[in-house]
Amino acid sequence: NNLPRPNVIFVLGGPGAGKGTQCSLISKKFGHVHLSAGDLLRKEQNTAGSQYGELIAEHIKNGTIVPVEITCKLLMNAMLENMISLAKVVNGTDKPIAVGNFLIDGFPRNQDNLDGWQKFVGDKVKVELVLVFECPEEVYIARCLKRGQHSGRADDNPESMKKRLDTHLNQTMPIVKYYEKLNLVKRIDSSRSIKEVHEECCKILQSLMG
Ligand code: UP5
Ligand code: MG
Repeated sequence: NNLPRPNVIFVLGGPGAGKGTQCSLISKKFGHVHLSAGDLLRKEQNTAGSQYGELIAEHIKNGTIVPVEITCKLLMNAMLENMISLAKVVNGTDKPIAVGNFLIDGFPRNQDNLDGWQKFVGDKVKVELVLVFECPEEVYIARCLKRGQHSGRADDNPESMKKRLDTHLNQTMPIVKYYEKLNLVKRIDSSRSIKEVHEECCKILQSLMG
């Protein structure tokens, strides 16, 4: 069929780079649907009876990456739910409408994620941009440890932080390089204030959306 494909913006960056903060501001201003892979995994982990609870908990604590079958399924379900609620509003049916602008926060983080995405989703959506938020390492650490005082997140502690940084550098940055070759990447210095970073995001999105 020739329905328009959903548009996807991947949002990457080290732990505490500000992905969630900036996605929520973008979503308010431009209407994108914000899906955080990490939030979806934490929610699945806390779902009673989930067969993946322990596996997810272990990966999050160790800063390693959950197998793509799990993450991709959660992301695809969330995208579909969204298209169905849109369909209900627009034409009163449950038949998904294949339009929408999605911000996918914190995915794809390694080669397994990228391969799985190509296999399960592939050309059904259009990846139009990859936003990459970057800070010096000490900023990542300071933000996450500060948040750790009240977040209750199992990975906002010094040991997990080291592993998250290592995974980011060795597994996620190669994915950024892959998308750079496709000319899809915009890198943003996110060590500045939330407002300054947001303003740069707005410029990028305005030029993308024309
Ligand atoms: N803050 C934000 N912006 C600021 C600014 N400009 N100035 C000062 N402070 C700023 O922000 C982090 C903290 O910094 C907050 O307190 C905020 O107020 C402040 P946030 O917006 O939450 O940053 P974010 O980049 O979203 O940080 P997050 O900790 O969520 O990043 P991670 O990438 O580490 O976490 P995520 O939830 O994406 O993943 C967690 C784990 O899940 C992974 O390590 C992995 O084990 C697993 N995972 C997978 O396996 N697969 C996936 O696809 C996704 C996750
Ligand atoms: Mg986040």
